[in-house]
Amino acid sequence: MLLLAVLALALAAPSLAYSPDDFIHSLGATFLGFWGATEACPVGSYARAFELKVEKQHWGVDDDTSVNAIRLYCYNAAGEPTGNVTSSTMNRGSWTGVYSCDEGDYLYGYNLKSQPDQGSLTDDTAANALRMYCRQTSDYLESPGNKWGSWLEPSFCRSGMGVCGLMTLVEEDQGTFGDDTALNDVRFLCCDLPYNQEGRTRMAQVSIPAASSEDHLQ
Ligand SMILES: [Ca+2]
Ligand SMILES: [Ca+2]
Repeated sequence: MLLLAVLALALAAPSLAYSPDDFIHSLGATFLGFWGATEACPVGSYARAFELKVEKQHWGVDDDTSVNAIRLYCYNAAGEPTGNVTSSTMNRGSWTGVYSCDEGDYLYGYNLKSQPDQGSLTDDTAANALRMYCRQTSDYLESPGNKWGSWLEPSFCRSGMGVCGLMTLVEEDQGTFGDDTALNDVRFLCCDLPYNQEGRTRMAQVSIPAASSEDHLQ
C-alpha cells in the first residue's frame, strides 16, 4: 500500500508544476462534475489542432449530453506530430473531425458554447461546441457540435504563447434515469512558443549562445 501511495504521489507530482496563471479560462460555463488532471503536450510541442467527441441530438425523450470530450493534437517545432491529450472524458457520442491551424501555426485561444442550467425538470447538456483560435491568422476554427446554449467570452494565451494542454470539467455518469451533461467546462494550458511574438523568427536561431554557454558549464 505504501508503495502504491508513493507511486501515486510521484505520478501526481508533475501536475503541481502548473500554476493557475498558466491556464486560460472563460467564466460562465456550468460546473457539474470534477476537474480532471492536466494533460500537456510533450515538452517542446504545442496544440495545432483539436477535435470534439459529441453525442448528436436525440429526437424524443432521450437524455442529451452533447460534448463529451476535447482532444488536442500536439506538434513539435519541426512540424512532427507528438501525440494527443484529452484530460477527463465521458464515453457517449463519437469523434466529429479534426480542425487544424496551418502547418507551423498553433492554437492560442478558445471560446466555449455553453447551455446554462435548465433546472431539475429539463434536460441539460452543458458544453455544446468549441471555437479555437490560430496564433498567426487570429481567426477561429469552429467545431459546431449541437445547437443548445450560447457562446461565452473568448480567452487567449498571452503574447508569444500557445495552447499546450488542457484540463476538463466532466460530470460522471448519472445512471439510467439521471440527467447527464458530460463535459461542462475546460481550461487550456499555455506555454511559450519556440519563436518570437511576430511568430516568424524561430527563437532557436537566436538562443544558440545561451546553449553553448551551458555547454561550458558542463
Ligand atoms: Ca436538468
Ligand atoms: Ca442531459
